[in-house]
Amino acid sequence: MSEKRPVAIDLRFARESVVAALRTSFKDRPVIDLGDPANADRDLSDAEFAVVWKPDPALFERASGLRAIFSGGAGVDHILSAYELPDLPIVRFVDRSLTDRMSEWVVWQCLHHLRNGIAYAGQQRDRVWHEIADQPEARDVTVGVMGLGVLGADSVRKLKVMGFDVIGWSRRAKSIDDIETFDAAVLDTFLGRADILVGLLPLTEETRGIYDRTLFSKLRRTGSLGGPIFLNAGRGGSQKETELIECLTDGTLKAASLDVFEKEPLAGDSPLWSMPNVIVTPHAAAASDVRALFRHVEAQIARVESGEPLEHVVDRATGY
Ligand code: NDP
Ligand code: OXD
Repeated sequence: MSEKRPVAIDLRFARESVVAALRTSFKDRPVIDLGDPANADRDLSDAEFAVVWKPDPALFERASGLRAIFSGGAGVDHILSAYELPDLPIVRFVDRSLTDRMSEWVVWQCLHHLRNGIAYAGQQRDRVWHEIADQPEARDVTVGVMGLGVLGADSVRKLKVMGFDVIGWSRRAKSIDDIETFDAAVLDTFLGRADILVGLLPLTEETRGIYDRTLFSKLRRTGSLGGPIFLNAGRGGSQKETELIECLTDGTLKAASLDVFEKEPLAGDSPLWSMPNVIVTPHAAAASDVRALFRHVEAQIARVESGEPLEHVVDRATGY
């Protein structure tokens, strides 16, 4: 039997995928799977690490001997906002496959809007054979990405490969090859250049509600797509949904692709479901793979055990 102290796991993933991934993970230490009802009242005082999505708030009282908390996702707002947290490192999930998937979603949606995807889907439904004139090229369109972290930095590079003119915005100044970047102080200049705005920000006190009418009305209106387009795959709490819907109705925005919402799942009666200029995906832009998550946690625990610092630790002051 291993001498090592347990990892407690409380995740949102489908049970079968957690159970399957646990068959081949954490071979050298005990695991307490809190999704298993048999562990509901298990003493957690011996747990050394926790891997959580939206855990039971009592978990951190029960697991009083933790050394670090691993987020089951790249975002950590769900952990930071909901609990009285112990003063422990919180580690974000950073993973190549998650990053690739997000960039795929961003490139997919930008191409969809560039190539009149919404209009052509409507024409196909109505059996209309009509080529839309004046198809702009990617180089004619400026995509502005808000958030140049792990996901934003990968997305801007891949958008650039597709030929888009790409600019980026982040809290602190950044240098990324071939990409013009803007820091927080020059948001309006950045917005005035963007034809497609891509939201890849974490949800923090500063970014809550940042995507509102005032912001949308600063986007470029004279670009080759015929009006500004908004994509959000960061967090829904960053968008003021009532104002977003109004802007999509009155033409302040031409269209949107939304993967995240103020409340998830998106309510059945939300107008966003049926707006002809809106594409909805169900927080699926970059689903986490539970096996990859466990590999990342194992690698970070191995670092701790060999005396190296944890990577991707959240800054509790900024909230991401
Ligand atoms: P990172 O922490 O690596 O990057 C965050 C970026 O946002 C940084 O560039 C940071 O600036 C910038 N930022 C944060 N606060 C501000 C601010 N107030 N003003 C300007 N810029 C700011 O995060 P990731 O790239 O890994 O992920 C981003 C978010 O994507 C996650 O927090 C999560 O909410 C969301 N996500 C969504 C998924 C989905 O399926 N829809 C899947 C995974 C993640 P700076 O560089 O200066 O620090
Ligand atoms: C997220 C994730 O943070 O799924 O949204 O990783």
